[in-house]
Amino acid sequence: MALTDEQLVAFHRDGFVIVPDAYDSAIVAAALDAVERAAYGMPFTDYLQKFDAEGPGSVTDGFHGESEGGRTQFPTGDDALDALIEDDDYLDMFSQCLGSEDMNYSNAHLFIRFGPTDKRHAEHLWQGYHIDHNTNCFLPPSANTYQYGYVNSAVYLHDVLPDGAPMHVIPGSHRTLIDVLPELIRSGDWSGNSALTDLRKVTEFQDPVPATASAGSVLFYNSYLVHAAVPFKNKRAQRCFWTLSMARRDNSTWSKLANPWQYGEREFLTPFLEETTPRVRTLLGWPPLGDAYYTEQTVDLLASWFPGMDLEPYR
Ligand SMILES: O=C(O)CCC(=O)C(=O)O
Ligand SMILES: [Fe+2]
Repeated sequence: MALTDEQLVAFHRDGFVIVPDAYDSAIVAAALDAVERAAYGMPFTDYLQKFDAEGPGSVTDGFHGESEGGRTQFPTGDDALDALIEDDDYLDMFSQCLGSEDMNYSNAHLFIRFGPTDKRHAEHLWQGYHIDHNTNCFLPPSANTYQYGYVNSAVYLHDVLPDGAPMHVIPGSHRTLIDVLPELIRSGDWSGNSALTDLRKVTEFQDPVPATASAGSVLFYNSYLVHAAVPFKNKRAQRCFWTLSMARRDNSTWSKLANPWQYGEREFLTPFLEETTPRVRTLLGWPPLGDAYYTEQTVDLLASWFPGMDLEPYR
């Protein structure tokens, strides 16, 4: 499965595209179970009951890092989640969006919002619009959205309906932003290098649209795309995404998040590296298959560094 020409045109024009049925339903259902285990330490429906019975103080107010039942940063250690990055069709679509086969991992994590207690949104609908670019990059936006922007994506692990806090995105804002930024900065309406104080001030932008989609869909969006979180209208809903950000390798010195290399993170990355595919190892920075690094000597050494790794492809 690849993006059609129309989908790719839409991605460049709008700064985002939603691809339905990118993952099959059994894979997505298993991933959702795994997210719920990591986030709540139990199924969502049980966590709702706990909330009903014991009140807001009985549930967590954030799902970052270590959550109630597991780890929400990639790699989580749960194959039902970590294997989503190994899907070749998904990676092919990702590289179409980046305009390069040569991609570099920036960050991946579980994005979980629990409707009953969720506060991850601004007070008013004209507030909270921002770009995610600075999460993985220190550079301000460039007119060259391909080369210097990067791509974020979210795998929808259940249907996200209009009342289920769909992310709101502004079509085309990844291209328009650079023209309106100087004035926004001058007037004090751009804060922290990434957020608009008041959407109503930017008459050049189109109206925001909700990124609703069914389970198994994938959203790809440019890192310069202006978007915001909105509140749940249905407070009995949750919203669970598996997310991944990647940059073109020829821009990866300035677009990256190096957390998997930090000590403390390595204990999670090492077993994942051991089991994943050569393609994914290369996303994580390893020399590609066929690289001159892989000699009999180094492959033998890899065998002792990573005893469980299938090294045949490198020989
Ligand atoms: O939750 C959402 O819909 C968007 C959240 C968001 O934009 C962010 O955390 O950067
Ligand atoms: Fe964001």
